[in-house]
Amino acid sequence: MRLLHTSDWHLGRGFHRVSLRDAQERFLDHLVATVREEKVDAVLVAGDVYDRAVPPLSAVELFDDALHRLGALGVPTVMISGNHDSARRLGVGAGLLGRAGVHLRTDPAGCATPVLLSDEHGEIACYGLPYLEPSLVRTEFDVEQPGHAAVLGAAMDRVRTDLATRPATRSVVLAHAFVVGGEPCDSERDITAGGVAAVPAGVFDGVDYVALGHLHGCQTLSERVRYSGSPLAYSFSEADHRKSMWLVDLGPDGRPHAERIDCPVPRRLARVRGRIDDLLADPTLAPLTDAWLEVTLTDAVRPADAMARLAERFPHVLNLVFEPDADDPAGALGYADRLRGRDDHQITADFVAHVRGGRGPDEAERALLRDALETARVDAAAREAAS
Ligand SMILES: [Mn+2]
Repeated sequence: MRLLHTSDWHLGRGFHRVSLRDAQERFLDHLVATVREEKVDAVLVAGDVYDRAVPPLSAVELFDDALHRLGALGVPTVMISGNHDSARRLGVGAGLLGRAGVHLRTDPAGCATPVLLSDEHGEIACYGLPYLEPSLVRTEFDVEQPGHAAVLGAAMDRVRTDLATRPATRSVVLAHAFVVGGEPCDSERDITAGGVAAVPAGVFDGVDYVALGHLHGCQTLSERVRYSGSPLAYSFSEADHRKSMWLVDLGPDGRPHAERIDCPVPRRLARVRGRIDDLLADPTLAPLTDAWLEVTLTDAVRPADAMARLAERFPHVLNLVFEPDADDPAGALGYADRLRGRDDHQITADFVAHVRGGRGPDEAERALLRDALETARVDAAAREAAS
């Protein structure tokens, strides 16, 4: 059984001021061509199909096109919702689409109902676990403890119970989660719940292959637990990523053998750092005139018209960061620069320190801040789920 594992398409997402619509369309062309050329038996899409709950029309059109093309291939597809998707919206028409061979799994209650695939060695039960927001699905899974590990563990218990009723059946799970050992980057949305974002890989024990989504870098946690990563870079922190999909051959005994298939690169990413006059003059930077560029300027004083001047030499410069080589760099930094790379908890903790003359929050205050952030995040998710 040959599987093609991908995730985190984020249809509708741009890259700074550049639209990625054409790049996303080229990726879908590449996906369809790979299914044909590599004689793929099933496609697995592990969540974050869209970039946001209510995607722009151009993204909906791309998705519609993808559904038609996947359906026309005659190859079954199993697709789950991620934390960026609205499960309810993505799941519209799931029953009908299933008849066309595109199996959308967006309802937590259906996680132990597998899509059954088969080859000459027998059946493969393929379980799609949609992204499980702990506080919204605790009742469904009857768990008391907060956090991702408890709800994902309960969902996997159901999967193992179902699997136990299917002798000699190989198994695949799709999940959208932050698994311990995974390497995050800047373009994933934080899913910290109860102060913990990551779940141990052990929750997936007992299945032959786990197709993960959420982290945007392609990575191998073990032979049988992998992230495909996103097909395109969605932040400059991914400048060194090699974007790909996993082509997984599931053997007769359920042992997976995975091969990496690279995705098309619309334009390479690069990051440079230095004073503006040096960057504009440095001959070794000539190859970067073609790249999407992030420039970190170290001039002591913010240069006037920096973006326009840089764009004359580097037409694809997209992002400017100021990190002056000065005695008091913090004083010269802009608001966005000061927030860069820091999570909500760090930002609120620093705010407390700022307004109290340098005294940061103590343990109890930190817990309060965490609770408030968690409540805000869950409220937003609940409003989305109810709307
Ligand atoms: Mn994602």
